[in-house]
Amino acid sequence: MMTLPLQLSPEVSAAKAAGAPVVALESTIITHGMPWPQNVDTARGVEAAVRAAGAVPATIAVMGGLIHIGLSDADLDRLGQARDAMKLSRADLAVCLATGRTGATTVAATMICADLAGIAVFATGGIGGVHRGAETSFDISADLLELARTPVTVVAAGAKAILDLPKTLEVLETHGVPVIAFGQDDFPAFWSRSSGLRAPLRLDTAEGIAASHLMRRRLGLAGGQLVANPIPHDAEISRADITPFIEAALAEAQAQGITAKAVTPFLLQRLFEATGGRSLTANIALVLNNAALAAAIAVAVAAG
Ligand code: PSU
Ligand code: MN
Repeated sequence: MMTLPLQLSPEVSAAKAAGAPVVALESTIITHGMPWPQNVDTARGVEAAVRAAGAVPATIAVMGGLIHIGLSDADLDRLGQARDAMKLSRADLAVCLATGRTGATTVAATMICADLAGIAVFATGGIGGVHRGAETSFDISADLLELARTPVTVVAAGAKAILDLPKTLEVLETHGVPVIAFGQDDFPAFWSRSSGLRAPLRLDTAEGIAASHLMRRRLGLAGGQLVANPIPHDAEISRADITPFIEAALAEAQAQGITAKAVTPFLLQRLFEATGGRSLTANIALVLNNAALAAAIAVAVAAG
């Protein structure tokens, strides 16, 4: 039998052996989603939030021909300052591994790696989705299709508000992905608690989300769940406040001809500059909040 190119950290390996709860964490948010040094500080804070809620964090990245499940402090530092890290989705994972390059995993690639390592729950900031203008650009994130095929529960603050959220929800529905708002009826919009759209499903407890994860497993259903966890009240940027900045950033992206993988990192960086750092402060708060909920779900999945 071929062995998988997986390198579990000692902590993750021990947790797996004991059947203890583990939460997967992505690394594109580190390399392409936030500036240094806030990216590394946030990654450490997210790991601490997972531990505080009773689970073991497993930050995932590709280095030296191996998928690392759980990074050392030195690896995290190096990744946080790397300028040449690939942004890995499903399409890129094997090339990165086979060539020995360094790569950061998006939601899609992190789901694949988590599943290979037997990790059921994953926390991020916001998933990729259908971009505005997708009717001409065809830019639809591979994150949506991964949610349709890989059985990992993903906790995010909805999809990023730079996207076309109604179309994103439609694609998720078409592909049979449960979109579960946590503790409210509305689908959250990353920096804001509400998108003005109702989420298809709502659950109010981590145990309920774990039970539906386990029920999908019993049914043999392919694909994961998207848990849409609203940003905490005190960290929220209202939709009215963030909308003009989003419009301006989108116009700049178009004027500069930014396409494909570069779009999301460009927009996040422009928003960071235009809001004087407020968008990043909110992003950090929502990721920490998602990490805590994901850990509670992982604890309940491990108990079930
Ligand atoms: N959440 C954040 N910041 C990010 C991301 C998520 O708070 O940068 C990343 C994830 O890795 C997600 C990616 O998969 O953004 C979406 O990229 P794209 O739109 O190119 O599919
Ligand atoms: Mn895209």
